[in-house]
Amino acid sequence: MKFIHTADWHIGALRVKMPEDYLSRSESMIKNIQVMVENKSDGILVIAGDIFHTKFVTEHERLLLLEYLSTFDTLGITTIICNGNHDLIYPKFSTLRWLSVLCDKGKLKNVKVADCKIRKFKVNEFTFFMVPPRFKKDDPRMNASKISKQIKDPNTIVVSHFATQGVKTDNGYNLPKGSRRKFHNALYWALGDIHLSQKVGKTAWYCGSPVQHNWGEKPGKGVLVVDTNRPSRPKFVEIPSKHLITVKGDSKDWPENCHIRVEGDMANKNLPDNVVDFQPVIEQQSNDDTKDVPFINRLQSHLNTLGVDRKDQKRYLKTIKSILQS
Ligand SMILES: [Mn+2]
Repeated sequence: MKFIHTADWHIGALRVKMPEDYLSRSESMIKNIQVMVENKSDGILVIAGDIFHTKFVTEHERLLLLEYLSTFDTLGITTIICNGNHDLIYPKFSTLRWLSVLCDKGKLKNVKVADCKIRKFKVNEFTFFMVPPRFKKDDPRMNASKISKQIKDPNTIVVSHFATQGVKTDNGYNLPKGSRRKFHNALYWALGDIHLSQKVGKTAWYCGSPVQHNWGEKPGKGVLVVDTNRPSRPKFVEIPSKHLITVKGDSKDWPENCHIRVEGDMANKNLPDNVVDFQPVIEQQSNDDTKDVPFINRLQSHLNTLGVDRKDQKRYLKTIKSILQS
């Protein structure tokens, strides 16, 4: 059986920076994924969380998802979804609840949603073991070893959404290694949360986000085509999209057919229409000054320079602070 493993759609990302374009960007992402499902799989789509970007989903964003999922349903495509941390509104309640109600009442027969609950869905001879995150990040379920212990059937495909030890992000940040990861017993682990596609166990993969959602993410995003006959070697396929590119303010060369973030002072400049964001340059501290600036502040300014999201910055700093205090 062949299926498409995707996650981290983040419908609604870039709503503020590209109000005119963000929704058509999401739509073209979903259309391109549909092409992959139809051409490269047996009509099975697995989405491992973070469908929406914020808790405040707009009517248009919700409608976009509903329109495509109902089309998939009519076409006989099986869509299997679990929520991610971005979908959570408060404990045991997510922005996908309306969808899970529709599906549980049998309105979309080919769409299966695990919303804030561990669930099992059978497709052919395979069991999709859905483990959505709960509200707390330190949820004991969010642990490969614990999930592994619950798996009895070797034809199990785990679908879950969490960051595992030692994983790499697009910004070049590595999560602490810790003890060895234990992705055992399942045929395949379809993971979401980390936006950079990578292997984390013999048959455990992050597919990454299908398109860039901010300028900290590198171009070259896509989905994984998983064949249950060779689960250790899923095939990465790129999804075409307009790239998000950072250009220095003093540049003479302005790339086209992309969305540009300009770095530096842009006063009195004639900018092309595809410039949608600005990033001020953070002044470099001289070496002597740096000594007096606490490590944690320097780290934050460094993460800023790398273009790391504010939310991610907070997460990383929290981790580092707790390591320094332990
Ligand atoms: Mn995500």
